[in-house]
Amino acid sequence: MKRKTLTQYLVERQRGGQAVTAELRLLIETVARACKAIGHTVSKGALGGVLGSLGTENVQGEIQKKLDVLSNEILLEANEWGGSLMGMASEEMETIHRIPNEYPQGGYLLLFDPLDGSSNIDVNVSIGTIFSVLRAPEAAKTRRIEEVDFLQPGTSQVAAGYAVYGPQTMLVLTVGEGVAGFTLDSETGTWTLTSEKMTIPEDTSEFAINMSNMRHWEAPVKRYIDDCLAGEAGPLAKNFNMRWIASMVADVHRIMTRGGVFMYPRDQRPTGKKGKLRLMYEANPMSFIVEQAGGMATDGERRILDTQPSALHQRVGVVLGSKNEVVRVRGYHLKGQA
Ligand code: P6P
Repeated sequence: MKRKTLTQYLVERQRGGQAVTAELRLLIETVARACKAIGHTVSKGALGGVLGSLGTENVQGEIQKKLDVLSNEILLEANEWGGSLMGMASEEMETIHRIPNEYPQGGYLLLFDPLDGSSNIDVNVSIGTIFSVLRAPEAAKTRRIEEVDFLQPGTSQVAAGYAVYGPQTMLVLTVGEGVAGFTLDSETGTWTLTSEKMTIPEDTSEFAINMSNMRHWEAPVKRYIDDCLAGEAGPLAKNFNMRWIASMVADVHRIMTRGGVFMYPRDQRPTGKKGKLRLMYEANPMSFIVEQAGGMATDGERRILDTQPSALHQRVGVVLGSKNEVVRVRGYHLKGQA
C-alpha cells in the first residue's frame, strides 16, 4: 500500500476545507523540513561537535546547549524568507523575531521550543521540537508586529505539532482536524503518514511526574499520587506504572501512543509557583494536540487552551493526557478547595 506524504496530507486538507490555506501548508512543510535538519544535526552527536553547553544562559535562566542555539537558528533561517509569517517567537530568544524587510510578510505567527528536553541531549535520550501557529492580528498588517500580538489564548492556534528525535524520527501534527503522525523515511527524506488519526485512550494506569519534587507539590497533587501509589488496595483500586523521561516531547508522544497522564504541576516554590513548562510554545501546542486526540489538558483545574497569556515566556502547571485521569486529578483539586 502506497503511504501518503506530509505534502499529500496537507494538500488534501487544503482542498477539503478552510483549515489549511496555501500559505499555512507552505509554513508547515517548511517547519517540517527544518525539523529534518535539526534531527540530522542531533543524530551526529559528538561526531558533529554539537554536544555540550555554550556556557550562556537563555531567557529562562537555563544553560544553553550548543544544539539549543543551533536548532533555533535552523528554524529562524528556514522560516524567515517564505512569506508565510509576520514574526517568530522562541524559548531561546528573549523577544520576538520580526521578518527582515527584504522578505515578504505573511499572515501567521510561529512559536517554538526548538529543542525541548535539552538535559537529555548529551545522554542520547529522545528530544524534540515543539511548534505552534497563530494568525497575525489584522491590525498588525498596517504596522510592525509586536510581542503583544503573540499573546493569544491556545484556542486561537491554527496548527501545532512536534518532532521527536528518537529511535524513529516522527512528526505529529494537528491543523484542527484530528492528529496525524508521520515517520521520516530516512532513505528518501520524506515525512510519511504512518498514523492517520492518533487517539489517546480515555483511561490509563500510567502517570508521568518528577517524583523528586514531591515535597513541593500542592496537597491535591500529593493526594492523587499517593492514591496512585496505593495500588489496587487503595482508593483508585488499580496498580499504576510510572514513567518520567524528562523530555516533554517523548513523554507526550508515549501518551499519544498508549495513553497516560503527564504532570508538571505548579508547586509551592517561589520559582515553581506557576509551574516549569512554558505556556506559549510548550503547553499550548501540546494541549491542542492532546485535545484533538480526545485527551484533556488543564493546569490542574482549568483548561490550558483557555488561558489568556500575559507574557511571552510565562509558565503554567500542566496535567494532560487520558481524559478520565485528567478529570480525576481536577476532582482532587476541586475537593481540595471544598
Ligand atoms: P525536570 C525539559 O527541560 C523540560 O522543559 C520538559 O521537556 C520536561 O518535561 C521537563 O523540562 C523536565 O523537567 O525538572 O524533570 O528536569
